[in-house]
Amino acid sequence: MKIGITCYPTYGGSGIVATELGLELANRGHEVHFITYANPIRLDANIPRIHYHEVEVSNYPLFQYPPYCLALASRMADVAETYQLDLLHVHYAIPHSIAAMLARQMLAPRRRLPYITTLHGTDITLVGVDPSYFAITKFSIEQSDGITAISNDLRSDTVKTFGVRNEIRVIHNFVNCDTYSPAPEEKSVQPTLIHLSNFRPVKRVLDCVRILAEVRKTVDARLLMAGDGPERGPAEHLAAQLAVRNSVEFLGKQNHVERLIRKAHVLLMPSEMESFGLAALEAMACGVVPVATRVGGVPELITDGVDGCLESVSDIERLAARTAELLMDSALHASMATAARKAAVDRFSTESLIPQYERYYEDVLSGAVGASAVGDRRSIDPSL
Ligand code: GMT
Repeated sequence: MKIGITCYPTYGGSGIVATELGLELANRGHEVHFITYANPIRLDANIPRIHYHEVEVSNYPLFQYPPYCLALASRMADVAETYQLDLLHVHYAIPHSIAAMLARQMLAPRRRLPYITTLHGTDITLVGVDPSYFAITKFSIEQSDGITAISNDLRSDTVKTFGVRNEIRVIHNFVNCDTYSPAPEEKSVQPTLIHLSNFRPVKRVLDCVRILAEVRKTVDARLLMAGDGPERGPAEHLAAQLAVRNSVEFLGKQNHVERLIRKAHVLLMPSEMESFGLAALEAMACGVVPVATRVGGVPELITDGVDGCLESVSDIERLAARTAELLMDSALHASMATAARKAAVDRFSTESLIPQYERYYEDVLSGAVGASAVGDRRSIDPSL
C-alpha cells in the first residue's frame, strides 16, 4: 500500500507512535509518505520506501495566525495525487483530521482518498473537550473513513464525550522489543529512577521529584529526567527546595531513549491522565518496572503487583513506598522486571500490533468500515 502519515513530528507519544508505525510499515514493504512541518524525530535519513514531504506555511503579514491546517491540506492533496497514495493516516485529531478531510474533498472529483484518524489521548481528553474545539473535533472524527483509539478507555471516553457512533477500533500502542530490550550490563550500580515525558502539567513531573525525596529517606537513589517542556524549570526549583538537586539529572530531549531507560530500575509515570502510557511500555520492554498512576488506559498495560505498580494520582506516600520496596527487594524487582518484559513481548510487540493496522487499512479501503458503512447500516436500522 501507499500510505500518507501525518503527525506532530516533535517529542510526544503520538508522533513517536506515528513515526515507528511508518518505519515498521516500510520494513514490511509498504511505501510511506510522511507529510509534516518537520522531519519526525525518530526518523533517520535514507530509509528505503520512506519519503518525507515538508509542509511550508508562508506567513503573510495579514495573518495573525498562519493557516497551517490549509497548507497541510494542500500538501496532502498534492502528495496523494503525485504519488497515488491509497489512504491518509493522521495521528491526533486536531487539526490533522480536518486537513485530511479537505484533501479528500479536493481529490473527490478525480479519485477516492480515504483517511483514518488515530486518537491518542489529549486530542480528546484536553484539547477536544475545550469549547473552542469541541464541535470541530466531533465533526472531524465522524467524517473519518476509519477511526482507531490507542486504548479501550480512550474509545469509551470518545463515545461518551462526543456521542460518536462510528466504529472505533482499538489498536494499542506497540513497542519494538528488539530495539527496546534489557541490557543488565548497562544497568546503573546506584538505584536509579527515570521519568520520560514532554514535561507538560498533565504528566505531574513535580511528583517525580517529590517521590525521589521520599525514597531517598531510605534508599540512596537518583532520578534521571529525560525530556523537556514547561514543567522543567519548576521541577528543578522543587528539587533544590527539597534538597535533592544533586540527585536529579535533567537530561533534556533525548533521541535514543532505549539506551537511557536500560540504566534505570524503575520508571516513574505519576500522570494526571494517560490514555495508554507509551513511556511505561518502552520501559517494560527494557525490563524496567513502571510505578504509575491508575488512570485512563494505564490498567490495560500494567497489571498491578505483577508487572508494575499502580497507585492513585498525587499519592506520593504510596508511590514512593512502592518504589522504595522495588529498590530494596532485588527478588521482587527481578520477578516484576521479567513479567514486564514478558507483557511487552506477548501483548504489545510490533509483530502483533502492526498487522492490526494493516488489516484496518484493508478494511477501510474495501469499504468494510467507515462513515459510509455506518450510513448504509443506518438506512437498514434507524436506531443506529
Ligand atoms: O502527553 C503525551 O504523552 C503526549 C501525547 C501525544 O498525544 O503525543 O501522548 C498520548 O499519546 C501516546 C501515544 O499514543 C499515549 O501513550 C499517551 O498515553 C497519550 N498521553 C496522554 O493521554 C496524556
